[in-house]
Amino acid sequence: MSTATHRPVILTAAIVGAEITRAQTPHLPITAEEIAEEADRCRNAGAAIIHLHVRTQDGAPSQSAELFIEAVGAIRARTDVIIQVSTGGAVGMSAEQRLEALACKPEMATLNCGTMNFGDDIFVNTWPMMRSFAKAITEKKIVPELEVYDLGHLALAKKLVNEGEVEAPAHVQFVLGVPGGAPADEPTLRFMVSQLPASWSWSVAAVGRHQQPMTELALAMGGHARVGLEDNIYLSKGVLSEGSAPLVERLAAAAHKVGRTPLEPRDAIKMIHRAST
Ligand code: KMH
Ligand code: ZN
Repeated sequence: MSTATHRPVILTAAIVGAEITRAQTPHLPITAEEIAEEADRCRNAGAAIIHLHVRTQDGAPSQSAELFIEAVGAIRARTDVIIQVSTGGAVGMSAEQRLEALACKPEMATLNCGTMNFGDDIFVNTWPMMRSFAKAITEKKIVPELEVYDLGHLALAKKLVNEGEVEAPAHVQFVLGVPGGAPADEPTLRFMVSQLPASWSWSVAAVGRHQQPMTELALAMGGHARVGLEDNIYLSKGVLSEGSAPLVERLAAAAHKVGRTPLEPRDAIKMIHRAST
């Protein structure tokens, strides 16, 4: 087995999200063509996975099957990146709406592991919803990524696997620093990782100014990492990132610095399947 720091790394680019607006940054992709172009730039910068949300023409978050099919078609026409659709959508959407994303036949989909405060809102992911999302994802042979925002969510993620709703070894995304979730700091991440079954793979996303230090910590700890405008729109204090690709490029450079090579999409999906390499 390779040492933690010499393991290859899976970089994910979260290029759209549901909350960021064009008023906050003009670099947010909205149309299928803009999304595909950004996915291609991120792939070339080192991302193996695109975490995908879609928007209506006016920029509103949507889980419409049609919009996902259109965006995925445009991405696949340009690049071979792994597509991971969001089943989280935006706060306030129904479970049925959120699951429409699966119609575009992605390789991966997120599975959010618990209800929480999400800023001023409530992000609803009850246990019955989690089970039905797990069923919908796995019966389509889509690989789930378990989104864990807090310690209690990790317990529910383990319960999904223990009860056979999700196959072991699972793949987790720790999403840190959401107001209402676990803080984005080193002791918190280290403790959460210590509670993971050894065979599972894990990645880190963190919001705002925490994105760079926490994803670089993940690289040093042997985990995988996600960056992109969904979580953070700045390259440095007050300087907007011109899309997600510059954030991916910087993360890929940081990975090389600690002896970790970003995986190609075809190798990343194999690694997630066997998780414990
Ligand atoms: N927009 C957040 C409420 C996911 O993609 O699965 C949920 C989210 C998680 O972005
Ligand atoms: Zn998302």
